[in-house]
Amino acid sequence: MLKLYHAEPIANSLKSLIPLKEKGLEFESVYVDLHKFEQHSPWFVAINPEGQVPVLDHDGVIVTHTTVISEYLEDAFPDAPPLRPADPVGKARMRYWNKFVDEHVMNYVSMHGWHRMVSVIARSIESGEFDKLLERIPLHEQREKWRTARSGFNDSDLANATRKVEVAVDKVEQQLRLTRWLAGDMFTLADINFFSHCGMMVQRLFPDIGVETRAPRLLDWAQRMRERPGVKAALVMPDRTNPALRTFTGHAR
Ligand SMILES: N[C@@H](CCC(=O)N[C@@H](CS)C(=O)NCC(=O)O)C(=O)O
Repeated sequence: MLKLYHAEPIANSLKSLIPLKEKGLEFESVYVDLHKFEQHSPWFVAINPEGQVPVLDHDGVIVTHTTVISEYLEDAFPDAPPLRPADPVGKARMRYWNKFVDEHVMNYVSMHGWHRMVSVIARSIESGEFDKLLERIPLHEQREKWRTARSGFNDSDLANATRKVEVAVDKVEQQLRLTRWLAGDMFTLADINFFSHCGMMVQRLFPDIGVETRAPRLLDWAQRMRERPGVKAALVMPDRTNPALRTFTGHAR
């Protein structure tokens, strides 16, 4: 039996929900409420000591980290519709894009999301209570990110993050001039990765970079993504984000 512990259908949680839906795999959905810091609570840290979502549980085997989860599903369910090319070249291209998104896109988009959304949550907590919540965060980097969310990200880091997103948008646009999907003619885990972390919300989160004029192919690709039944099904998973904050993430369906 498959179980996915996840939050709202955006970023890392969406990145694991889409493959499950696209592959038509039955799974139990366990919602972890990030607004209530449930990811750092003892019951969840007992499942994932890093205190982050999503987490896949396959018959009691715990798999963490989205890119690993995605490839695990490809290997564990070879009869389900593939989201990874069968040939070595296709696989290498898909993995190249996954590595690019994981290393050069995810954290930079995330910084802006945290700056506009998580900061509001972090500042709404009384300082003594906030310090107690920080103590429970297992990963040093995440503890620092929460601390910074409360005090404020600095302008040069935010500007650098925007620059990284611009580079990524141009790079994806360039690729889509050559191929229909990021890794070639096949829709793959690489498309799911870029869509979940950037493609679905880039216009709303970064209105100043002018995606409409600089990346029309990216917009067409994002629309093709949204029309896929598996993507649609993932995007309508429960969203308990405060609607006032949701506007910032572009987390609209
Ligand atoms: N490298 C991890 C990153 C997971 C991650 O950053 N998850 C976020 C949600 S998008 C999270 O749990 N954030 C809450 C927190 O760290 O407190 C992966 O690919 O799964």
